[in-house]
Amino acid sequence: MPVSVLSKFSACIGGLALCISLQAQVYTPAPANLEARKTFQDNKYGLFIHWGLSSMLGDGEWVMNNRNIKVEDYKRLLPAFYPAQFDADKWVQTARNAGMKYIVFITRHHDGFSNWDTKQSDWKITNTPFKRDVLKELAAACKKEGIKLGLYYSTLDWYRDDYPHETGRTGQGTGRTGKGNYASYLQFMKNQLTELLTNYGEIMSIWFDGHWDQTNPEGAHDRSSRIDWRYEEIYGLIHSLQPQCMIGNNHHLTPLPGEDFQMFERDLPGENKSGLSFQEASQEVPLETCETINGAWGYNITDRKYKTVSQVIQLLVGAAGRNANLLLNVGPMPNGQIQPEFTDTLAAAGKWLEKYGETIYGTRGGPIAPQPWGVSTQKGRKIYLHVFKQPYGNMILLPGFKEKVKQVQVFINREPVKFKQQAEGLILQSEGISFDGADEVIEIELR
Ligand code: FHN
Repeated sequence: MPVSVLSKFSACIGGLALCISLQAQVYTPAPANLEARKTFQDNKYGLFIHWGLSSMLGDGEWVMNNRNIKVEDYKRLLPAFYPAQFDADKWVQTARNAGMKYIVFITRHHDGFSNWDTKQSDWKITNTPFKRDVLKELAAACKKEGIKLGLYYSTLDWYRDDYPHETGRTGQGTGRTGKGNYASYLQFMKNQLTELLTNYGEIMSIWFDGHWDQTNPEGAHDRSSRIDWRYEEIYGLIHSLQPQCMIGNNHHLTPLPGEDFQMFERDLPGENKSGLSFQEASQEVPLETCETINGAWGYNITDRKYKTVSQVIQLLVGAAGRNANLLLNVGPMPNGQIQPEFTDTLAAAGKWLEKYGETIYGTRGGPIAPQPWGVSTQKGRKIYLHVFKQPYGNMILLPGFKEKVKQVQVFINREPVKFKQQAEGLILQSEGISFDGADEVIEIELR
C-alpha cells in the first residue's frame, strides 16, 4: 500500500477509535440521578465520618504512611480493635441534632481496611474481635431516621500489593515487595463496590479519594495520572447497580465524565487556602465542601483546634452562599464514640438551624456574589442576605440590583428594614439591627 493511502487509512482507523472512546465517555445521568442531585443540593449539610483501625493510634488516618508502619506491624491492630461504645443510632442522632441530612462514612481508607463484611479480603472489621458489620448497622440506623448514606471509598491502598504502589506518591514506607497489578486491583475494587451497592440498601453517593496519589501535586502544570484508572468501567458499574447513586471523585480536578458532583477539600468553591483547589467550580453538577471540625480527619488525640459554633455556622452558610453543600467531618474515638467537644458544637449549630433552616435548606446560591460582610442564598422570590459582621456605615449596598423589591425584613423578628432602589443598586439601612450572632439574616422579598 502506498504511504499516503496507508496514512489516510490509519488516520481513519485512529479517528474511529477516538470517536468510539469519546462515545464511551458520553454520560447521560438517569432521571433518578438528576432527582438525587436536586435532593442533595436541597439537603445542604452532611456528616463525614473518618474511622477505622487507624483511630486506635490517635494520630490521624495517615499514621500508617506518616510513620512508615510496615504492613506486617500495622496488622497487629486487627486483633486489638474492639470499639465497645460503637452505636450507629448515636452517630445518626448526632447528625440529626446537628440539622444534617446525610452521612458519608469511610468504608475503606488508604490503609485498605474495610469497615464492612467484605468477601474480597480478610482485612476487614468482621475479622476483629468486634466482629460486627458496622456499615450494616449504620445503614439500618440511617434508614430508620431518614438520613441519606454516602460511602467514601479510597482508590489508593497502602496495604495491598496489587495496588500500583510503585508509581504512587505515598505509601512507599509500608514495606510492600510484591508487584502492582492494576487489572487485579481494579477487579477487587469492582467486586467490593458491587457488595456496597448490593447489600446496604440505597446509597446516596460513592465518594472516591486517592486519585491524586498517581499524579503530580495539586497546582502542577501536568496533573495527568500515571495509571489508567478505567473510571468508565467503575462508574458504569455503579450507575448500572444504582442509577441514582451520585459519584464524586476527590481528584482535585474538574469533574470527569460520569461524575455527578464535585467536591472541594478544605475550601469553599472559588477559594484555594488549602493548596488543593486549583480547579474551577463546575456549573453543571452540585458542589460540596468537606472540612474538619478540628484539624484532623481521623481521630487525633492531641488535636484541640476545635471550630467554634460560629465558625461552623459561617462555614455552612458560606458554602450555601456559593451554591455548595457542607460535609463536616468528625473522627470518632477508638471506642466508637464521637467526642463531646464535637457533639456539643454540632448540636449548638443545629439549634441555629432550627431557627434559620428556611434560609439554608432548599436554597441555592443567591444573586449577590460573596461579599466582605457575608453571602446570599435564594429560594423562589426570597433572597436571604447572611450578614456575618456589622456592615460599614450601617448600610448595605447591593450594586447593580435591578429586580423590583416588595419588602425587606429582618428574618428572625420580621422587623421591616428600610430600603431604597436607585440606579446604582439596592440600599438597605441596617441601623438598629444587631449583628452580634454568627449570622444575621435579612430577607428580601421580590415582587
Ligand atoms: O488523604 C485523604 C484524607 O485522609 C481525607 O480522607 C481527605 C478528605 O477529603 N481526603 C484525602 C486527602 O485529599
